[in-house]
Amino acid sequence: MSEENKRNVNSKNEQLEQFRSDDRDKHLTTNQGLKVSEDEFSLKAGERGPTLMEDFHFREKMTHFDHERIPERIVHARGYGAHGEFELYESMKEYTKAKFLQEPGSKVPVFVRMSTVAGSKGSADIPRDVRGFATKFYTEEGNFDLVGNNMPVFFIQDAIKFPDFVHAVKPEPDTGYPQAASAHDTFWDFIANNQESAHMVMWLMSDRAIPRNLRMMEGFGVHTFRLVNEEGKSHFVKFHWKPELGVHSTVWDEAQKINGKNPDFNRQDLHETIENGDYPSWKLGVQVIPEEDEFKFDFDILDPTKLWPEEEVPVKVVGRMTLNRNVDNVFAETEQVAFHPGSVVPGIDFSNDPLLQGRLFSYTDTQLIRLGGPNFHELPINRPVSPFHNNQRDGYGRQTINVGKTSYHNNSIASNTPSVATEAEGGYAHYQEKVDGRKIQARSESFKDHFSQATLFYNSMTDVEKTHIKEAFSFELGMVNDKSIRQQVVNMITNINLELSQEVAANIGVQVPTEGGSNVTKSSPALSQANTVNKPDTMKIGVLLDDGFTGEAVQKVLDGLKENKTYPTVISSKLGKIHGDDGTEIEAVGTFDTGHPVLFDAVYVAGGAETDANFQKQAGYFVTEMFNHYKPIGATGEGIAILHEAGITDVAGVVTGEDVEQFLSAYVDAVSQHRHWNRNV
Ligand code: HDE
Repeated sequence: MSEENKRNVNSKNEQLEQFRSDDRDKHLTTNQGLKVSEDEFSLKAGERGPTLMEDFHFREKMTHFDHERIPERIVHARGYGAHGEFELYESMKEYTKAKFLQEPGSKVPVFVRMSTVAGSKGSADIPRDVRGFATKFYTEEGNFDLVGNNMPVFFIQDAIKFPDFVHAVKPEPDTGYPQAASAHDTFWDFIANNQESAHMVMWLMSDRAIPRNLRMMEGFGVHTFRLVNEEGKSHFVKFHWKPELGVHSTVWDEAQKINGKNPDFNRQDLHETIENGDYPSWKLGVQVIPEEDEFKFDFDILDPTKLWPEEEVPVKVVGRMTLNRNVDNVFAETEQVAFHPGSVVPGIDFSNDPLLQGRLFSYTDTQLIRLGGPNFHELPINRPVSPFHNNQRDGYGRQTINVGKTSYHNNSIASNTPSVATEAEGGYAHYQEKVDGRKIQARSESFKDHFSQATLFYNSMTDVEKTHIKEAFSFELGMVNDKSIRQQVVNMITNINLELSQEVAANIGVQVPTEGGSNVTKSSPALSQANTVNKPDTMKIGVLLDDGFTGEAVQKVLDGLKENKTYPTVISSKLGKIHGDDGTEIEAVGTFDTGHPVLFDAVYVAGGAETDANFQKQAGYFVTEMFNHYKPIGATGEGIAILHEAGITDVAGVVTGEDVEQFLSAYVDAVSQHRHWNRNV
């Protein structure tokens, strides 16, 4: 890595360091720096008398508190962020002149915020929803923001419809509910009456909408962007983040329970894995289409309701992102970070996707109200690592003390500086696309096929994934009161797949369609989660343990699980030491009260010879839940009887045995598979 690059990677951390304040071991002061001598009692006229206005410390403290909140994001209000770095593997010189994409091995700092879309800031982590996946690259040429989602397409084709869409999914205005849910009348009314949403709705009804955690989601830039190289040649591009631990999801019953048992499940998971040094990581992939191939596809590449099937346009992996540092302060960093799809660097440009074009307006506008003025780029988290110089001045919260007389261009006093840079000097030059058209308000004919890719997506699912989609439609529409809306949606999905609409219709009490359907037979295997990466790393394992357990064997299993990078957590009826048959002591850090089965990816039942009826009953419930959610189950010693008592025998993903080595190897294998769908429940 070059010295300059090293400086660049470090400089974001160094920059943030200047703003960090450690208040420990310091005297309490006012914001004017005055030491405070009393912080328990306000100044009063006599011990029982009225509080006096002149207590400036009281007034300052209370005033600041009264103004602590800022408006939450209108969408993506609930999110969680972390710092990290992006390393380039393969030079993208052929396609772009962006400096951070030139030299393999070069690194830039990043900040990532992941979010749900519909819910308020305090809502739960796993509603059925799209996830935001926004990345800020602090490059030497300025910030590049890749503000994406965990699904590759979107609900609408033109930004002018975004307020309508968001109004429809948010809590209904007359009742103020439901919170963070699409299972209600206005959302589905919007869908049925805006059929361009068909493809996205299939993603929303799929397992992608209930991810197991934020580390196991894909990310997509969604829109078609442009890459421009040194010679000025342009290619169309789509960006992908591929999680190195694979794409994994919850099941709906489990997701709903997690939201109650631990509404912070996803954010806590991200925080803890980073603290443990198990840094979440993604490969950056690009799909590239030369400009001259723009019209070679059976969809319009500018249409954000369409993906580019990976089998037709392969994803080329060019780099890797690792999240390796938690924030110091959630408000200062995660809440105040301001992303903007218009933050680009030379070599990255926009396409005419009408959704992207509208976003280019919206993001600055939203920051103005949310962050209270035009100076949000000066907040530590938003500051680029390349310094800014321009003639913008003043405004709320201005921090820069601009020196000198001039704040205008052209000038002679400052020799006409700050001066513009030529392209050779790194100045951004917009791609000179030739545009020639009438001013019209219309949808292009090439944007009008709303169903082919929705069917492509459905065709690409395994039977299990299809079942989940049917169940999701049945649940969501089952929550819709207006029967006409339910019927309209069924009629709409008939265009995607007849059998799907028939099954859903039968479940939700509307007329079952008898004709229609799609003749699209194409599928794209890359869209199925069944084809993802499976690893045991960071899988959370609930270990059910009671007094009298077989000491040596259980200890060996626990050691083996840790060696395989899983996270075993010992759970029992009460906290504290559990005693093995040979004097081994193992600490229970969770109880059946605090450690609900939905919070774990797998269970290992060790039991114990001295176990009582209460433990048996609780453990029985635990393993049954795990079984019903298709999770890996293992048992040794007395634990095997607990499984049998619960009616769980040797079906897929259930591993029992007395030989520790054999058990461990088979169990870790089962754990790394995540879910075992072929169980008859
Ligand atoms: Fe956004 N979106 N969006 N969006 N979006 C916002 O900006 C908007 C869209 C996305 O963690 C807002 O700072 C419009 C697509 C993410 O801080 C706002 C349209 C995609 C985040 C806004 C879209 C996104 C936002 C609200 C239709 C995936 C959270 C708060 C044209 C490619 C960023 C804010 C964070 C946030 C507008 C559609 C991703 C209002 C007008 C498509 C990840 O400006």
